[in-house]
Amino acid sequence: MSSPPLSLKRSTSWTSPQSSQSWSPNTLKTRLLLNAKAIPYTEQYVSYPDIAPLLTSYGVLPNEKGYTFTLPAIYHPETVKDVGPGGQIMTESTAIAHHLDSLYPSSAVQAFPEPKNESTVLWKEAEHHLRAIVFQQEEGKGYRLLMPQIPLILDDRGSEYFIRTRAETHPQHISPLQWGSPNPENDWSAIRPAVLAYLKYHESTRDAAVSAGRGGQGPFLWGDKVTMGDIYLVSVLVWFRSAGEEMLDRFLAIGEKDEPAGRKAEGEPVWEKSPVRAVWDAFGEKGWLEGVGEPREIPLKSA
Ligand SMILES: N[C@@H](CCC(=O)N[C@@H](CS)C(=O)NCC(=O)O)C(=O)O
Repeated sequence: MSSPPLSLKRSTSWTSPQSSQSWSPNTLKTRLLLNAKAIPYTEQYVSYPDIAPLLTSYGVLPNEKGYTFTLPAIYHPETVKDVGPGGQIMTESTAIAHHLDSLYPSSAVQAFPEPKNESTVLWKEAEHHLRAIVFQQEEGKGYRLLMPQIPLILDDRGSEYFIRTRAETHPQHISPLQWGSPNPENDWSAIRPAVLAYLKYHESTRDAAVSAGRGGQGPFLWGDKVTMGDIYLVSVLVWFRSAGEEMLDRFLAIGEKDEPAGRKAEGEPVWEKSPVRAVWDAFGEKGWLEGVGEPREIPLKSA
């Protein structure tokens, strides 16, 4: 391969430390997968208002749903010429994950391992559970804790864009800076049932996969085999960390035996160690959390 894949990521604040510059659960899916596969890559931070001009200059077509032009994107003309709309750039994190799996078939980590129909079902289930924690569209309440923090860690132009475009999507056009409840404890209580549901889902899926021989003993959804759902889980956890270390700590402690008193409700399941914390720790131990690409600048393509 003549050049490694380039993952284009949006810019974030110069005040953030390098390792947490990338906060978005979307772009992180690509970066974490590249790290887990140990694929060398370069990367570029792209501020929100620059995403559409950059992608359109390479002929990328608008998305049919969601935001019109989005990251992550990989620039790799050698391999996306027949699959990317402009022939040089591929967008959409799931498509990118499939593409990276097929480019590196012997990599120990496959986002969608065989049998692919089952790993695809697993991904859909995990995505659904995780979105139910954080995304407003899925009745997840985590956005109230997370979204107000994001403009504070973006670069100035990105922050202005983010506040304006997210306020446009709000029924009362309220700035995301004000999406949190006056008492954040209410938002933590609101996400708790969905987090506990995820913990139970993760644990039972993992145990069933290990019993069925899908993977060996391990913390991931398929035991010792990392898949796209684990990548997304950790992307969401990095999002919490970007909003504040204490937010991540509090999230990881949900359901644990030593969780501070007053947060648990009567009759809730209790874990010695959260199944989510076990995944977070495993990513950390493998060195996948902090890996970043070599900086590289892909200019706007001139007509
Ligand atoms: N389903 C898409 C979602 C991508 C997405 O929404 N990306 C956001 C970054 S968090 C984006 O680029 N937004 C551009 C905008 O808001 O204009 C994927 O996973 O690739």
